[in-house]
Amino acid sequence: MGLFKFLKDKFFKKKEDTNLEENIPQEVKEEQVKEEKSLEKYDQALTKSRKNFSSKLDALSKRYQTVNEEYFEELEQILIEADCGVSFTLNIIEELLETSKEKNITNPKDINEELVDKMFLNYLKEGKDIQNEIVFDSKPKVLLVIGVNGVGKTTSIAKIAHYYQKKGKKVSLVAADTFRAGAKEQLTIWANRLNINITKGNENEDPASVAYKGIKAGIENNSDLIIVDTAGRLQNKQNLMDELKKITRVIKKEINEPIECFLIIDGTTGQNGVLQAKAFKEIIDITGIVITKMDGTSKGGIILAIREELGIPVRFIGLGEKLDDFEEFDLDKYLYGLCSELIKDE
Ligand SMILES: Nc1nc2c(ncn2[C@@H]2O[C@H](COP(=O)(O)OP(=O)(O)OP(=O)(O)O)[C@@H](O)[C@H]2O)c(=O)[nH]1
Ligand SMILES: [Mg+2]
Repeated sequence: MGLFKFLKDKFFKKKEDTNLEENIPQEVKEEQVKEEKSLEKYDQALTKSRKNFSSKLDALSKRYQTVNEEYFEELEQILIEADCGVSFTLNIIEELLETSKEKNITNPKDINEELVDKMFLNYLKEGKDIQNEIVFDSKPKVLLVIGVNGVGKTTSIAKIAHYYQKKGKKVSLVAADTFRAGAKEQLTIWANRLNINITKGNENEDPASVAYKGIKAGIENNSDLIIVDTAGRLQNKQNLMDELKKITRVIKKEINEPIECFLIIDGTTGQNGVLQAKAFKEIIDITGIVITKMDGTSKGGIILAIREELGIPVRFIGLGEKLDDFEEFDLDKYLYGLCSELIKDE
């Protein structure tokens, strides 16, 4: 069964079935409700992207009776405009051309099915065992959060803290952004709201020294997870590299275990986000990406571009400004959110 049909069965059939089955255990029902809510969030947040993507694809497939060279050119344009990235787009168009010849597919609707299948497979081919959740294999686990100015680092930290609090983990925060005035106050507001411990430095204090104090405090208060906020902007790349290296060194001295490092990317910045990721990848070992503001972008294809060009998994996504507008990245839900109009249309 192709992914297109799989998604249709998984998400549409489920909606019909939930009311019918009365004998399912409470935990399973709760899990189903949770899954449905999560799917709704994806669906809602990806509305703009869907309009920009599925609606255009739908219109395209209605304009062409059979596919031809112009059809594939237009399809290519739609993928580029959705910010799927040039490399991803060219690869997928080539694959689609091959498949359409091999299987003799001429109906644009069938091409749409193939397209969704290929989007899925291309995402997965980079790494089959994607583990989005943080694994608490050592205590405390340290998560370093990096990214350029204003992408949503601090908000995402609050969301991650809340996410793991709900899973029963003790979380503490470290405000190692001593560069921007007001940064620690912003994180403190979140820490107070979440009722969690925070370690702050003084203005212009060495971030690595704040990180050191924060890790010590987190170990002392028995935290499961310590999240370190960093400054987004330094005068130049060398400074940023030196600072991140120093912070990492200090953390590793205290915690003799691999640390998580999430790069935050603003989903509304399109290909610029991909460039940022490439620049950061050169200076630090990124273990995951969080894409924020997916609710505000029509360029939802950025997730596919990042995967294709960097091979780093998107671990979580931000779907709004509130604490709960945050979800573990799920490829099925994402593709459903991006393509559901095509799937419903079937
Ligand atoms: N709609 C929407 N807004 C978001 C999301 N994540 C963050 N924001 C908003 O983006 C703005 C910047 O967020 P911050 O968390 O302050 O960003 P930052 O990267 O910490 O910024 P600096 O510390 O200045 O580098 C805020 O207004 C947030 O509410 C999201 O997923 N959706
Ligand atoms: Mg910040």
